[in-house]
Amino acid sequence: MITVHHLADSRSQRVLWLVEELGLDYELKFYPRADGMFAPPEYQRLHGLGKAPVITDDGRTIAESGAVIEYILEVHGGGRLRPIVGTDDWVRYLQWMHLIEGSVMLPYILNIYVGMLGAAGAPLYGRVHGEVDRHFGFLETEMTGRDFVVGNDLTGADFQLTFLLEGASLSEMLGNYPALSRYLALMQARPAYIRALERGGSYDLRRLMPVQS
Ligand SMILES: N[C@@H](CCC(=O)N[C@@H](CS)C(=O)NCC(=O)O)C(=O)O
Repeated sequence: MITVHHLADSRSQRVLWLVEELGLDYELKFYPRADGMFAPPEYQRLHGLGKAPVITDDGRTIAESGAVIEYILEVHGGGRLRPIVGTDDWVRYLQWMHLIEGSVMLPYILNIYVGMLGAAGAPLYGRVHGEVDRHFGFLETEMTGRDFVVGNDLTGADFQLTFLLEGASLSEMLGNYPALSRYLALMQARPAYIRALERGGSYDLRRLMPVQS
């Protein structure tokens, strides 16, 4: 059986939501943040990266959101929540499974950290804001008129995008992106998403937002 090692207020919420969507039996282990920020030592001992999400299953330990989602869908998904390999939908799915953490997270996080520097960060604002606009503009264009990242059904890629948008929404970065805001509301209204919130307890990314100087 899968054990979801759930770090409070973290990306492991993606995995909780996924196992709820699939209706899998799973064990949940909850870990509060240490010092309100970092994974506690017992979480860091699970995997060398020391980052959430981590699952264990059948003697294996798997980390990294995209890999965890792919593993669960491959081993426990029974063909659900992903397109058929070789189709155009699958090509889009592959890209979106990777581009959220691989491309969009960097300018998103940099923007938050550069903002913490106040005036000292000013030399970087142009570049960082330009990259944020470029990446979020791409997401907005692609998601306009869509209820799901791929085709007409939920796939693993929706779990990747939703977490990013939750953070961006709390950072008040979605004001100019109506398609992304609409999509986020659709995902957050899903019964399995709500069950995952109930099961996981606290999920408030605001606790991790740095104070702007
Ligand atoms: N790209 C990684 C990022 C992992 C990551 O940064 N996780 C955060 C939680 S959202 C974490 O573990 N933070 C606690 C720490 O750094 O100690 C993934 O998607 O799995």
